[in-house]
Amino acid sequence: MSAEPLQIKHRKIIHIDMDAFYASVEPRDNPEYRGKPIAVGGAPQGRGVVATASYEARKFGVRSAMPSKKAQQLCPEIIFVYPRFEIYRKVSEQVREIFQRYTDLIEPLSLDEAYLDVTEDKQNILSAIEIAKQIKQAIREELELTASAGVSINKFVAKIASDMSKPDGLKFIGPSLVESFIEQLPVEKFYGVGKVTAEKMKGLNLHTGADLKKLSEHEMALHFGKAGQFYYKIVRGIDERPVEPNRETKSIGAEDTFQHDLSSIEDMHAELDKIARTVYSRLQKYELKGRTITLKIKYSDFKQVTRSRSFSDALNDPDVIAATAKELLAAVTNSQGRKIRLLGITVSNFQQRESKDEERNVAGQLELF
Ligand code: DCP
Ligand code: MG
Repeated sequence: MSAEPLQIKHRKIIHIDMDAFYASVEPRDNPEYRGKPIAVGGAPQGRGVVATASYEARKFGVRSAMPSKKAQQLCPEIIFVYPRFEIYRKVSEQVREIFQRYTDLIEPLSLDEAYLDVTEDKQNILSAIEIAKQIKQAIREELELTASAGVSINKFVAKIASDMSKPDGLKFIGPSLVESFIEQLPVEKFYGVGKVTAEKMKGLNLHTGADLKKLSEHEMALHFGKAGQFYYKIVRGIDERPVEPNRETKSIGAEDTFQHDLSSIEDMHAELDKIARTVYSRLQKYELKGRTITLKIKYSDFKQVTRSRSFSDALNDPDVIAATAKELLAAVTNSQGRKIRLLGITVSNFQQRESKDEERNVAGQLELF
């Protein structure tokens, strides 16, 4: 008698991300922008930054979070368009309504991207690829916009697949291909691995998922902390994070474990400046502003401390975030002379952004740039 092969029931996860979101809504509503290089964001006079750019502008190297001035240097004919958050929010809701035709297990990550769990779908279509196709078609026909989709058995692979399929693509990574897909993946494509970590990995001769797989769980944790433990599982195709419909972003942060422990205050300040800019860029993407800054310090002996400061108003300036983190660092008296292996900054206590007044505030902030 032969044993039945073990049947593993895989989840069906779709990640959907709108293409050049703000910069696609604008030409849709204003035909004069179509086919042109545009940047949505602050004006190039002063300190304006690009929220996003059309694909025509991206050919010149224009990118999100770039100073608008630089965007203009790269692409002199670029058109700057002032953002209309209210419209983007409405489109985001319309996209959500399309998702809801298929499942209620929807986890939005920002206005333009979400995970969907369609292991069971409302219409009993059963095929996640077919559902992704229908969603893309509905977005095109009903909203005149394009989105890219990644379909796989977990969040990590679905997200990377949608990114790789851009623009207007659909990429499916089936269960039997998940591990080899991750093995061939360059480390910089790993979600959550920023430039600094990627460089550190390369310094350790770790260039792909397959290279990471050679490290033990302990080694991964040693080099990359908590993220290392996460990637240890990821490279084995294991990502059990559920799609969480009611997940609310409570904090946004960034941290870095250094290749060599830091001992000079100048180096620590330089790192905090970098981390603050990363945090600020993430806050912008999620349209969030918070009142509380938390600094995390891990010393070379792995002892860890956190210190927080709250303000009466929400912060919206990377320099203030960095300055606060530096003050918190200075206030940790027992840090004198101790080497630091990790620094992190988190912003929390987000300001509600429901009301129209808030929206005007955001627009007002942009105007100041
Ligand atoms: N955004 C922002 N600031 C950033 C990044 C993004 O304001 N630093 C805004 C503008 C984008 C939207 O969030 O249109 C969605 O972000 P994405 O990263 O998904 O970028 P796009 O949708 O613009 O382009 P892509 O086609 O690469 O997804
Ligand atoms: Mg997008």
